[in-house]
Formats: sequence, C-alpha cells, structure tokens
Amino acid sequence: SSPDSDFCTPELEKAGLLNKTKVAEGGRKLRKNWSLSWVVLVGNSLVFFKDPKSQTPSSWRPGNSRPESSVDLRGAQLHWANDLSSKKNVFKLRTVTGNEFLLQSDTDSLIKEWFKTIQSVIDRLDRE
Ligand code: I3P
Repeated sequence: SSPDSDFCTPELEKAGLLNKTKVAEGGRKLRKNWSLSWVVLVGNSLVFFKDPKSQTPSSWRPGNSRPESSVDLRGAQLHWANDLSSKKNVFKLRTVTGNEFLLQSDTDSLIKEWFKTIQSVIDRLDRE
C-alpha cells in the first residue's frame, strides 16, 4: 500500500449484493439462513449490511449504515463450494477464528469477480 493510504480511509475494493449465509461460528456448525446482503470489501475487511430492499418499513432507519457483521480477511481461506449447496456459484469463506460464510450469486461473472477480488486481498495480507 502507498504511504498515504495508511493515513486515509481504507481503499474500497468492491461492493454489491450477494446471497449470504453463515454456516459456522468459531468452528461450530450453524443452520443455514440465506439472505440477500449488501457486501462491501474495504481495506482488510469484508463488511455485511442488511439489504435495505428486504427490510420492512418498521425495521428501516434513516441512514441505515450500521453493518450487520464484519470479517477480517487476514489468514482467511476461500474455496469454491458447490458441494455445500443446491445453489450454483457458491464459495466458502473461512476466517482464522473459525467463522464460515457461504456467498452466492446466480450471475457467473459477478461471483467470479468477487472470488478473484477477495482472494487478491487475502494474498496481499499473506505477503505482509
Ligand atoms: C435449508 C434451506 C437451505 C438449504 C439447506 C436446507 O432448510 O432450504 O436453503 O441450503 O440445505 O437444510 P431449512 O430452511 O429448513 O433450514 P441450500 O439452499 O444452500 O441448498 P442443506 O441442509 O443441504 O445445506
């Protein structure tokens, strides 16, 4: 990273809508609960927001920018995981803390781009 970026807002790598489900917490398996999520790749983190469109009026708040959760990509592992779902284009992200997420899109090009971009961030962190 350039010297300047250490003092500025971390670089926004990518953002978009993906289907997401958490499948493990600290290595403990969880029941799937797929939902559409607004996913933002920024700096060393993947940040998940609830899809505003899927929210009921009562759950909506002005400037609803509170992340649902955030994943540290340092030491994370990424694998295509079409064997783990009946859906197509699924990959699994596993964090060092043993949290596991499946991410999915029906659009082949879109999910390939996400995989490539997340992997490049993981690779960059591995080299640091
Ligand atoms: C799950 C739900 C998920 C499905 C999962 C089911 O049932 O249908 O969508 O995962 O399959 O168990 P429930 O809603 O009753 O929890 P996929 O869509 O990824 O296939 P699985 O148990 O084979 O993972």
